[in-house]
Amino acid sequence: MNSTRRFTRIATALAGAAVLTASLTAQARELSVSTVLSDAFPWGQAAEKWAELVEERTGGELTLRVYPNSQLVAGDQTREFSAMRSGLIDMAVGSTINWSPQVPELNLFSLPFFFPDEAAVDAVTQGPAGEMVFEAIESRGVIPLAWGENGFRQVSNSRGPITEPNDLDGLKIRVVGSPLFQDTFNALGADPTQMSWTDAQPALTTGAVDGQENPLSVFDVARIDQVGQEYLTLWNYMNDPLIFAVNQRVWETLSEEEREILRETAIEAGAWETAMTREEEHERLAAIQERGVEVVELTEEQHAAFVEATQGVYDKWAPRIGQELVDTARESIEAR
Ligand code: X2X
Repeated sequence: MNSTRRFTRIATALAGAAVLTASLTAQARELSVSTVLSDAFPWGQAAEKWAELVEERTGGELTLRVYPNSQLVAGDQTREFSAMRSGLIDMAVGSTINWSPQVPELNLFSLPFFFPDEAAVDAVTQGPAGEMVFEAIESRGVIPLAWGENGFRQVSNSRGPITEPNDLDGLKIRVVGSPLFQDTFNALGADPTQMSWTDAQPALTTGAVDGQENPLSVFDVARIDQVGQEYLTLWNYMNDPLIFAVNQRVWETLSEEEREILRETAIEAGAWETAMTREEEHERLAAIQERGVEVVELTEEQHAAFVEATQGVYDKWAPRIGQELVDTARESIEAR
């Protein structure tokens, strides 16, 4: 064999190997999905459901590998969106709260007492305001696909029942990522302190903070009552939707068919998880009460006092969120 022929053979073999490797990679592509909560919670189950459906419909060509507990951002959930935008994370099922430092429009969902009920949440996420929010996310390099739900957030503490703003006076409350929460709890006379979920649990255990706010599912699954949170007030002051999303460059490498599968499965997983979260609220509340937590349900009058005390937050935050978005959302809520 002369050297040219040998070279051609080797080259052909190498090219064949490269094609094979490429097709194997294409066949078994794995994408990372970040979540804050694990599959012990509906949130983590939403991501697992998504992964399951994608595996099924792509015949295993696309694998979503879920990384819970904010581990891809070393516990700092407010960095999840940036990490997804930069490509460090391929995808996420994330909270509007945690992404709001990078996407100010998402503060819409944190406006105190803006969403009176579940129908109001649906009217916004499934309507024109939801589209505006998705455009805002997309303009920042991330492709949003579907909505899920962490749930209406309720406040708990270790000191005593909260029935009026005065009861929050001086209470040290752990809050999440966005500065809007500082403003809401300051307006109520509390002493808010911002920290990640990872840091919140030890802070509650040691009594470094007196209280926290989270949906019933989180309170129940994480057994927040067992770290001294004996008083829980149902005030539905905000709802925290979840968003299924993909890094834009990753999205561009996918085929039309893969994109369609990712989108339709995200919508299905989100609808499934939202329905489950809502259905389970009653049993969760009963379980929490059975464990000895004193639950306060506000009268209309008591509720109104909290609404009034937090009105100033709107004046400051509506322009940052975008007045048009706030107005569009309000119209959808009124028309629900
Ligand atoms: O940190 C929280 O409170 C949690 C788990 O609810 C969110 O990630 C928004």
